[in-house]
Amino acid sequence: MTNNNQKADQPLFGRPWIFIRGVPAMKFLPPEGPLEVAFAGRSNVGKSSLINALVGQKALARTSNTPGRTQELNYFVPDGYSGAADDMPPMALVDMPGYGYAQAPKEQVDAWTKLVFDYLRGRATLKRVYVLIDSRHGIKKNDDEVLSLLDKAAISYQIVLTKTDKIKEVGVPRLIAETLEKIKKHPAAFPEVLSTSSEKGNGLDILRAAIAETVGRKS
Ligand SMILES: Nc1nc2c(ncn2[C@@H]2O[C@H](COP(=O)(O)OP(=O)(O)OP(=O)(O)O)[C@@H](O)[C@H]2O)c(=O)[nH]1
Ligand SMILES: [Mg+2]
Repeated sequence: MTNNNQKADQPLFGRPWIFIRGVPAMKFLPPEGPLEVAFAGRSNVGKSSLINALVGQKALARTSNTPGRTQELNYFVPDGYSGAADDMPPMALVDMPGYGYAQAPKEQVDAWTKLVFDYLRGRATLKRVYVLIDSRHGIKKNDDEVLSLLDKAAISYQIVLTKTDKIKEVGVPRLIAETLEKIKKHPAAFPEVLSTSSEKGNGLDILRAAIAETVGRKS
């Protein structure tokens, strides 16, 4: 049996992760426990795909070509912890519903948006938010609203460009520079922009290391 010290030494990634809970509304949130790192972004930006790529499990989070796939706050943790007070997972990754999807029924969109905003504003154990931006589209108005909300809530966040395999490689540094310029006015934004492709694996090691560092672990 592994004791708790041995467990604390284990790397976060390269081991199985499991789904533990889907939260359709704030009142169903688990009691505050392990630190949470959340993935936010417009519908279809690639949040669930990025979580799968980070943990190396194709079908941990459900993905889809159709926007509006993820409809709850989905909690994932490394496997092998009982969840008892002395055997808590070191952290949870939280996959979020997307914002900005206009095609779904209005009540549904309103409910998702409210859940996303309420969670980002009011979760004490939320340690870091990765705000995903599609490389082809850049920061849109509703992304900017989310960034401002995170500034107000004083939650540290970092921009992650997604789907870089869909743009020309030479365009990536320029896009990073443009994005940095746009986030200058956001005080809580980490002054470094990451670029990733879940499809090709680009940028994943750096993101894994960043996540591990936020919770004081090895990646
Ligand atoms: N080419 C490419 N496609 C990607 C990449 N990441 C995600 N996709 C595709 O983009 C689509 C949306 O991916 P999801 O991961 O479901 O996006 P999401 O942000 O979780 O979407 P919602 O849950 O609906 O908000 C899927 O068809 C993915 O296969 C990537 O790095 N490269
Ligand atoms: Mg999703």
